[in-house]
Amino acid sequence: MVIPALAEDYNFVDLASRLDGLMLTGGRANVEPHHYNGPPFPEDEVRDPPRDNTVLPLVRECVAQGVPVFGSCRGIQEINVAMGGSLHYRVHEVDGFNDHRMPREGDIEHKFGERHLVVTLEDGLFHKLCGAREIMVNSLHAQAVETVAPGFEVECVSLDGVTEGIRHTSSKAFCVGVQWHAEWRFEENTLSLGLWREFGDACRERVAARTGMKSLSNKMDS
Ligand SMILES: [Mn+2]
Repeated sequence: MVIPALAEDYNFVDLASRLDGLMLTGGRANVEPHHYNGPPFPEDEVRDPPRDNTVLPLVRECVAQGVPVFGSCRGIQEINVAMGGSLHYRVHEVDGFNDHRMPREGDIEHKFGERHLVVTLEDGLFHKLCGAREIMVNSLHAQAVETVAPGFEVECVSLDGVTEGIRHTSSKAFCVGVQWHAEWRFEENTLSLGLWREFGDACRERVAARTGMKSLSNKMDS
């Protein structure tokens, strides 16, 4: 189901208890800095307080209840902030980092095309899933993880040192964020495809735990 951004109307404990997985998509608006004690945005920054106020408590509640969480682009930023980390406002304005933003010109294939390499943590989950220490990803963003939330491990970084993938290692449930658009052409990227499979397996395990429908917990072949 699609969860509308209606923050104040939700009982997050009840909502999370009905979910078997939570996928956080990208989005134009940036996570507001008061959620991580960052410097205020300029007046003209695009923001979405209802989404912030829906997603941040929902992520915390899903993690607490063992509901698998997978975030792409803005999703990694939401996971990181929800769990106590902070963000760079514009990574291209920070010394030593490249410009990771989407190109303004061209069609969607060009805009969402693979942009830069990431280096995976040796023997980490991402390394295991793609079988490589370096892989290209379609990473398009201005905000980025600054301080990684407690309990998370950095699974991959760009060559200029931006955190591009994080995984919650302090709980059993799957909770992963990636800075790129893992939903775009995922079948052509071994890492994105592997992460979707892991997320799917985790969701089926959650179904089994929540309902006792054990047949759904069997891992799929593809
Ligand atoms: Mn990037």
